[in-house]
Formats: sequence, C-alpha cells, structure tokens
Amino acid sequence: MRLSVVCGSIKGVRGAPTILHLDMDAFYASAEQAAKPSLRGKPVVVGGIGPRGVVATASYEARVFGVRSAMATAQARRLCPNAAYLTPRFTLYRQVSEAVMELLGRLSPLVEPLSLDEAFVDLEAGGVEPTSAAVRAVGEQLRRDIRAVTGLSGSVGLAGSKMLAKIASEEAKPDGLLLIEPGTESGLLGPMSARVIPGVGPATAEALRRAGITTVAEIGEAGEAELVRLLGKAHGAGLYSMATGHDDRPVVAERDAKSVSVEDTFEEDLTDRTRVQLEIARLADRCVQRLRAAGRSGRTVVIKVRRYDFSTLTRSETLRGPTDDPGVVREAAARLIETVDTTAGVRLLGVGVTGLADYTQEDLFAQAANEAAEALARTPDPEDAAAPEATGAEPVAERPRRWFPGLDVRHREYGTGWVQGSGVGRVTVRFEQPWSAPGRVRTFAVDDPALEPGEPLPLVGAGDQPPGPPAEPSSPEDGEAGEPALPGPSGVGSVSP
Ligand code: DCP
Ligand code: MG
Repeated sequence: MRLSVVCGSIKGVRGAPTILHLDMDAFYASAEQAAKPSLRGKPVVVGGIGPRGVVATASYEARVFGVRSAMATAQARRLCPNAAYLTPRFTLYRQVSEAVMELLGRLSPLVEPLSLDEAFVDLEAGGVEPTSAAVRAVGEQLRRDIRAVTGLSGSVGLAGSKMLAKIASEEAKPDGLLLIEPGTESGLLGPMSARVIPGVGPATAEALRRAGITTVAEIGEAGEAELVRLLGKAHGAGLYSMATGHDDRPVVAERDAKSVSVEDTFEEDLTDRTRVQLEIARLADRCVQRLRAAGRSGRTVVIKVRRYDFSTLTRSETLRGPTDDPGVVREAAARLIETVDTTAGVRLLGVGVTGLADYTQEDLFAQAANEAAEALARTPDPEDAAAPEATGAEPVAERPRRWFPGLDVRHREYGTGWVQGSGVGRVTVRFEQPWSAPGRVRTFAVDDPALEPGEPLPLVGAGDQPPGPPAEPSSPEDGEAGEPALPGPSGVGSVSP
C-alpha cells in the first residue's frame, strides 16, 4: 500500500475519534511550579541533583535553553545555570496522578495508564456518542476538570487509533487538544517526521535517513521489503505497519494487563558497561512506579535489548512470588543484563514485569523496607540522585538529616516552606505555599531544632486554611525569586545571606 497525502482514512483505524490520549504538560516541573509560587514562569529542572544526576523533566521555560529529559544534570546546568534544580517529590506526583486517573475512570471502564502522567481512554467503551463533536466536548471538559482538581494542565489527543491519539496529544502540547478527524489521518501523518512513529528512536531515524527516508509517507512508499532489509524482520515489518496506519491495538485496562514495561531509546548507542547498568536500574525503578501506581505486582522480570544492528532480544527471570519491590526488580534486571553482550553498542533498553497479580505477598521485612523507601524518597542520598526515580529499599534510620533542594520543610515559627539550597552548615528555606504569594527566604543552621522535614501540601483546595502562618509577600530585598540559591554541581547548595 502506498500512503499518499490524498488517500483518506486507513485500515485499522476506527471510524470515529473515540480513543483519547492524555499527557500532562511538563508534569513534575509543573507540579513544582504549582507548589512553589516563586518558581512560576521560571525555568525549573527536576531530577537527580548529584554529580551523576539525570534530568527527569524541565519546565517549558527551561526547555527554551535546550534542557531535556534524560540529559545529564551537569549538562543542563551549563545550558541553563539560572534554573531551579529540584529533587523529585514522588509522593506529590503520585497523588496528582491518582486524581487524574480518577477523572479518566469516570469517562470509561477502559483506561490504560502508560505512566504517572499519561493514559489512553476508550471513550466508545464509556458510552460516549461516537461523533467528533461529542468526543471533543468530553476532551475539553476533561481538561477543565484536570485543571480544577489538580491545578495543572494536560494535553489531549483524540483519534481513531492509539498511535494517532498519542501523536495528536503531542501536537496539541502544551495545554491543548487536537482531534484527528477520520479521513484526514494519512494527510496529517504523511509529512511528519518518521520520529513520530512509535519505535523510531534516534538510531532508527538515522538508519532510515541514510536510506533517504525522513517522513512517515516515505516509510509507506519504501515498502515493507525495503524496511525489513534496513531494520530486520520484526522491527521493519512493525514499523511499516504502524506508518501505514495499521494500528488496531485495543485500549487495555490496567487490571487486565498482563505486563507493565518501560523502555528508552538513546540518542547515541551506549557502549559503556556502567552506563548500561545505570540505565537498566533507572528503567527498573520507572517500571516499578507504574506497577505500584496500578496496585499490581508481578513474578517475571523481563529485559529488552536492541543492539546497534537492530537485533532485539529479551531475557527473563521468574521470581518465587510476585513483587512490587524496586530493589528486587532492580537486582533481577541487573542479573539479566549481565547475560547480554552489549560491547558493540545498545540503541534501546527496556525493563518489564509480567505475570501480574493484584496483590503482593510481602513479608514483614519487605513492608518495613517499603516504609523506609518512602522516607528515603523524602531525603535521598546524593549518590542515589543519579537515578532520580530510585525509591531505594534500605532502612534510613541512622542517616544524618540532609536538606535537598525542593523538599518540604516546616519551621516551628515560620510555618511551611521548601529547601532552596544548603551547604556549609546552612540551609536556605523559602516560606511559601501553593496558595500564597511568592514567599520570603530565610537561612538556618542545618541542625536548627525548629526545622523539620514536611509533607507535600495539596496544590489546590486548601487555600482557606493554610497550615502555617501566612506567607510574607516577597519584597524587592529578597532579590531571589528568579534566582534561587541553587546547589552547585556537587549537589551542595550555596547559601544566600
Ligand atoms: N520522566 C523521567 N525520565 C524521563 C522521562 C520522563 O523521569 N526520561 C518523568 C518526568 C516527567 C514525567 O515522567 O515529568 C512525564 O514524562 P513526559 O515524557 O510526559 O514529559 P513531561 O510531562 O515532563 O513533558 P511533556 O509536556 O513533554 O509531556
Ligand atoms: Mg507529560
């Protein structure tokens, strides 16, 4: 089949745009800006703040400087030295995610979360009238509801297949909605970069480019045989089929899913063994986050490796019982990657958990470890910061208190705020709340007994009864609203007077 700009609707696509894809905008960074009034409209980078740290995400203001997810934080600091560099607060992101998923659950019994901030919804299964006008109205209402409930914006794509719905939400970003009218799919898709097709990472795109293929239409025109020759049988055939719109993958509710997996394609092939191991650990943590968000656990850990020549292999290990413990999944994935020769280069890595059950047979030790992990998430070690999503699993009772930028604190006298920076025995705190005006900065000794770790405050709905004393309005003398005292590359912050 040739895909041309004039041909109409394509096979494997519904006749009405009843598949909805939602993706929150700059999720972690937007949540931080909503929580911290002094950072609104400013560049914010969330991720590992230690020397080996990696960016989880950047606010749109920081993206202007070229900062991107998965970039080394050290590089981000060079590109955008004035951004606020913050440690992730997963408790908050999980709370927001649950609220969003709850709203999606009202639309349809078929909701398929892909990560904390992203999901497919089958509106047809939810009884929405299968017309463009009706689904558009549902999408617009959803965006309003999300804003009202969470204070954040999400972008919505509506189309007749999962692939198209996801492309639509990406095109709609930030803070938009795009509906792909049935019949216009191939016209819209054809001129787009081949990169929009799922499975086309930087290396595949480069291989295609060398063969003169840069757009989706050109993938279709090249034909299946040529793609198989270029990329191997499975990858080539899969890509051809996606690019020609053959995507009838159903929306699968998480409770019916047989597996949860995450994968990353790299800008350049990874050859360094340590880096491969680090990426596998990171993917294992992300996979467990999704598993936990769905309240599931699984017995079999799977890794996926696509090598420089596009050969793709998987390895799996079945555990004695189901788990949702990040440490257990990380260790199994680490054992599995040891069995794969990656010396010639790796383009893609993935970690998944299959054999899902609805409950975990955790023993008491695992329970305790989970509680410790929650505590650790609030006071992460800078060495762990290289894996921003690591929740860790070791008990933390004896650790000295550490004040990482972005974390919540409470002061006996000044109320609630967040750590702006710390170093040389001092910690700088900005006292402000999601509902307050930008607050004032104060500096304390790190062991000040009046200062203790706090909990994330709700982003909306608590404006009537702020838990601390009212924030003082920021004064010009602060001079810091745009330039918070930021940690240096070592993860230790400078201190403002
Ligand atoms: N994330 C991460 N590491 C990555 C990619 C993402 O930790 N390599 C986290 C941080 C993001 C969140 O997952 O905020 C959602 O990922 P998205 O890809 O949806 O990115 P954003 O929501 O940040 O931005 P966008 O507006 O482009 O969706
Ligand atoms: Mg997002």
